[in-house]
Amino acid sequence: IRNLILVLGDQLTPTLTSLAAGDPARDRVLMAELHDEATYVRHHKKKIAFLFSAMRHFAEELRGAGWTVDYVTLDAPGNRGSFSGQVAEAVAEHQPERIVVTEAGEWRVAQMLEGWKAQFSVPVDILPDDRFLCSPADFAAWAESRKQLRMEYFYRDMRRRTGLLMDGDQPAGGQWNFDAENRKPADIDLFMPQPKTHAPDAISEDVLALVAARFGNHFGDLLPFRYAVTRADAEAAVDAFVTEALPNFGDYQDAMLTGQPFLYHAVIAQYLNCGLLDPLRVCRQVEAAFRAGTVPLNAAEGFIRQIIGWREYVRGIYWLKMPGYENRNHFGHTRPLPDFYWTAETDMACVRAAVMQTKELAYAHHIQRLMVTGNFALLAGIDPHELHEWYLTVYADAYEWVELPNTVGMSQFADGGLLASKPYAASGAYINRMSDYCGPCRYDVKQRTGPDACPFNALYWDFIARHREKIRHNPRMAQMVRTFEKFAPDEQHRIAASAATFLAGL
Ligand code: FAD
Ligand code: DLZ
Ligand code: SF4
Repeated sequence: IRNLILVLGDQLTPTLTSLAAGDPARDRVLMAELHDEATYVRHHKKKIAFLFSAMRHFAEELRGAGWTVDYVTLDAPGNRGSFSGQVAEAVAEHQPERIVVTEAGEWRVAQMLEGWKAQFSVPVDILPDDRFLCSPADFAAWAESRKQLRMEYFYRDMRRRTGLLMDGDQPAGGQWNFDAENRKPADIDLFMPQPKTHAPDAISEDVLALVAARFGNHFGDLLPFRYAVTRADAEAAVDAFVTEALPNFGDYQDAMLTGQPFLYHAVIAQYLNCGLLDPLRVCRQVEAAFRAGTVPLNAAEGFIRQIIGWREYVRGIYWLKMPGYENRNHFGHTRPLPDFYWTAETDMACVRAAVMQTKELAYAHHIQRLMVTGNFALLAGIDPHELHEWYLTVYADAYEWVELPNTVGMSQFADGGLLASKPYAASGAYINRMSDYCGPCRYDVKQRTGPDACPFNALYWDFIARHREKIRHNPRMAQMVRTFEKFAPDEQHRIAASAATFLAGL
């Protein structure tokens, strides 16, 4: 054969550069379910099942398009367990003229691919991944000219570059960002939309049995399994989102509600990140709904910003700062991750809800990740690297390039403010305003200290107190430091004592 084309698990895109450079008549595709990839962190069972099933369906799609695909299942005799092992075997067997692969999404794998250039006797072509708007080199050039990196300015460039929601050279509606309208708490609505679900087919049933047998001791519930695993079904999930939930996406983007894990979110990151969905196409569909008058501008803009703004921006930061970014720890936090991140056994109703649904669904929406589990970890001083491994493990959409900057940068401020302008630290009052968790909670959100007080309160002020020298110069935090310093010494002692007692019991 001519080219051996390796397709990685998050490259399930028919227009992938490695495939576009190939010829089904002369080249061979290799895909593999690998022990090393499923266990470098012990991924949630549902995440592994989702990806293996999506990979198997993609292999079928490629075969339908005329490709010869060597698909190595996890239980295939002789499965070598790693990308390198599997490629070495394929090279020995087929003696290709070249190995061709689209660049990897994460540093660890990218290093592996680079290493093959010396390891194998055939040339290795690593092609750019054009499924993103902004290449790592483009981002580096953008970043170089700035003293401070801020998503908002990057986002405006991406709007101009794509023409999304642009009227000529002006943003639609005369404003780039409508977030000020997007901070409403939600009420239970009997007609709350639910993401489209998909019953497992025979391929998924096989994968579910395999995952149950081989990864039964990993975190999370395997069943029920309702994710889409084909491009067509993932696109149907987007269609349903755009008609049913998107109109309210903006207004309730920051809301949290008991028993409503999805609210008005799209629940498509797992499809985007493995390549089943094309991000630009999804954004164009959302813009079309706005232009057709079925979706308000604050919703369409808010949604498109998440994808061409945040998603691209965090990837740019990842490649700009790796390696090393995974060990950033601005606040010097070292506390181990509490057990309740795995068991949900805590009296804090908000944390319990977020962890329970994470276990059941491999999903929590952004505000649960940022303002509940992330915020708690920040206030409690949890080791950011341990927390990073948790987020990478538990979510179906988690890949290091997107998870790490969100955790280390946005959520933990462990990069000292490279990615975000201020730490996302908040007391119980924020959670109370944006959710209905606090009413039935065993803790009292109105009390600052004492055994019945909401732990987020004393921990919040204790965080401000502990780190005041590091945050006092941040214009968005200075007010909080001054407020703390105006508390009577007694109150300051009660805060420290309450926080210490709670942390000692973790
Ligand atoms: P929606 O709320 O409906 O948003 C639409 C889409 O916008 C998402 O599908 C996603 O592709 C994109 N998006 C939204 N916010 C972000 C963001 N901050 N960064 C990148 N893309 C974004 N997202 C991941 O895709 N993978 C991760 O591993 C991941 N880890 C996170 C860890 C932490 C600590 C935090 C605070 C956020 C993380 N996010 C991650 C971002 C965000 O929470 C998820 O993208 C989102 O919850 C996915 O659900 P959804 O598809 O319903 O998104
Ligand atoms: C996340 C993951 C998992 C669980 N399993 C596989 C696998 O078996 N085979 C594979 O090709 N990729 C898998 N992946 C994705 C990779 O770990 C990695 O995230 C991507 O290749 C991006 O570098
Ligand atoms: Fe969470 Fe505090 Fe509200 Fe309980 S009272 S749900 S711990 S914010």
